[in-house]
Amino acid sequence: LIATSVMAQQDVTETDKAKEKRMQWFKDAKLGIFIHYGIYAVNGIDESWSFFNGYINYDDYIKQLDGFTAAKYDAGEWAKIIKASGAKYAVLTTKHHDGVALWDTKTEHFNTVDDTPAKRDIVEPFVKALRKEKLKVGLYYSLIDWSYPDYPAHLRNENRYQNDDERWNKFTDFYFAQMNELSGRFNPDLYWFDGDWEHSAEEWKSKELRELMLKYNKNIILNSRLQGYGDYDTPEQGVPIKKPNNPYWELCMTMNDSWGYQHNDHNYKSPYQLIRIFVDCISMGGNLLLDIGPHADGSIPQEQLDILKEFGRWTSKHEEAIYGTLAGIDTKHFNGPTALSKDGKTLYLYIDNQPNHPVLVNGLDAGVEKVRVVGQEKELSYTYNNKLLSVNMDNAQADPMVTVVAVELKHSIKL
Ligand code: FHN
Repeated sequence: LIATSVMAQQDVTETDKAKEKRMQWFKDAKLGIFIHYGIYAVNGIDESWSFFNGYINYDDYIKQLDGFTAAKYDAGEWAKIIKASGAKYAVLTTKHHDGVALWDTKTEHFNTVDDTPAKRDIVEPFVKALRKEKLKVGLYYSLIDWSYPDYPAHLRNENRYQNDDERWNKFTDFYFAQMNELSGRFNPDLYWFDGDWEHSAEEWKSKELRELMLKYNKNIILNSRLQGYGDYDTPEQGVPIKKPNNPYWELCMTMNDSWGYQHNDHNYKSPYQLIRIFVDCISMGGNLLLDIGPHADGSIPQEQLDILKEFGRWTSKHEEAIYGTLAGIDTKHFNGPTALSKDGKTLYLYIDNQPNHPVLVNGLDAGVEKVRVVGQEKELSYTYNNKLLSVNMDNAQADPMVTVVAVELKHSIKL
């Protein structure tokens, strides 16, 4: 009997094995960088929501088109910074809910080539630069388009409509045309859809969209915001309290309180807080998609660069305990986050406060070969009796963020 996973409401069946293969790079990647770049950075205000919520009127919001220069936008530089952080993929907002496309769309709608002083396609160099650095390419696309005249939640209220199939079909034709452009021109590895809450799967034509995306790229990965037709879950702004049921998931999170660049938001989480959150994702088998919001000119704010740099230091030191790992053991065995190597023969313990007492793992019946600190030569001494491992930390050099202890086991742990 071949196991099959049938996605909710989806006709396309795919064996679990085939899905595993398609999802493998994503599952192993652990860290991605989210980039919210758009005209909202000109005034440094909320992307799209600032006019939706009435903090600024629509006309003033859209005037930001005139200030979008992308004068310092250097995709090669972005890709290098992303690579150095330890991320394996990045996801760029090709179009947020405001409807402004960052590529040279031939559809009739706002875009950075025809409607801004930048006069540039932002997506094309981004895709090229990522590929040059061997990073996977993710494109964010908002289903919602609060500027498109045939989209029913148009902000100029007089244009709102209900139950008008003709206009709705005009809109879905337009958005399918944009998706054809993105896939045809850039053939990304992953799509990150957003804004599905305003309509049903049927209205969005999610099934047809999925089929279309698969025609361009049979290995395409789609996030779950497609009303049941996606591959992986996308919790937002908080580590799930328990391991999600879907083995494929990714937490997306801002460094401060904003997705896009906001001039008055300096409320950054510390590198320690963010790395600790990253570790929680790893320990539950998920990824972290850490967000940055470049200035309108394309430069990345210093606070964000500093955080990415610290990620780079920590990820390069702890590579073996990050990439390709599996979710760890239950916290009743070890009081903190853990992960397992793919063969189940190394257990990684993430220790975020160097204790002045031994580190304990209880109920461990896999036998112990050796215990060491990741990124440090020396082995650690330990005792192992009656399934209780007790590691002496005296010789462990603490990492300023999170120290990782590797326990090499005699037998593999299979969870
Ligand atoms: O409304 C958006 C928001 O601006 C941002 O893009 C986030 C990123 O996950 N997604 C939406 C809310 O879920």
